[in-house]
Amino acid sequence: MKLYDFKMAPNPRRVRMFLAEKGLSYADVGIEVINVDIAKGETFGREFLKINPYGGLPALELEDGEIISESMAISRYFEELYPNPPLMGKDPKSKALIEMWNRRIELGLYNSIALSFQHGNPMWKAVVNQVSEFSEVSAENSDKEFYKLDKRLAQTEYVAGDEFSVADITALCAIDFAKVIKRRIDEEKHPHLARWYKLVSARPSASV
Ligand SMILES: N[C@@H](CCC(=O)N[C@@H](CS)C(=O)NCC(=O)O)C(=O)O
Repeated sequence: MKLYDFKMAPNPRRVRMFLAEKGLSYADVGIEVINVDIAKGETFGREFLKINPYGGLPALELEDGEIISESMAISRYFEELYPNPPLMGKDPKSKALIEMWNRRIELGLYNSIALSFQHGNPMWKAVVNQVSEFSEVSAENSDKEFYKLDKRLAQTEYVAGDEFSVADITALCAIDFAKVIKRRIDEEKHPHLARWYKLVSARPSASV
């Protein structure tokens, strides 16, 4: 298998963390890593667009040539192949709740950060019709998402409940990515988020 990856990007990191949480190395899974440099525009190059016409990382090329892109789809594939420890729930209720939280984080927190970055950073000028006001509004929306997540984490240890799950991976990767729009956790404004952040950042998978 080939994993198309870029070390500095948040979505490929989600898959690396997911595998690390399963205790799997690339050798265990039979993965060859292919680096695609987003900063050099390689995701828009003809070669990579043959792999993923949507231009996004990560992408996983299977032995039969099939390509799976979308970090959650790739994570799902590995969850099915290697069910333990479960990161996407164990029963109908926990599966649904993890999915719900993962989608909330992805559609709310992650998207507001990504949109602010894409509309505000010169790196994206060639590929996005940038609207600087939209970048600001999206950054403000990400502030609201930080508050919402702080409220949630006042009630539970991890994002989706008592156990670590893929929703924590998505949230950690989104929050670390927020550096690009100069948004960080503030211990006074977001005490519960700060508590959770220390907990999940200390996991070995957070450093892959
Ligand atoms: N929803 C996709 C997002 C993929 C995505 O936007 N990846 C970013 C890196 S974090 C990327 O490759 N951007 C470059 C591009 O869009 O060409 C996923 O979860 O995998």
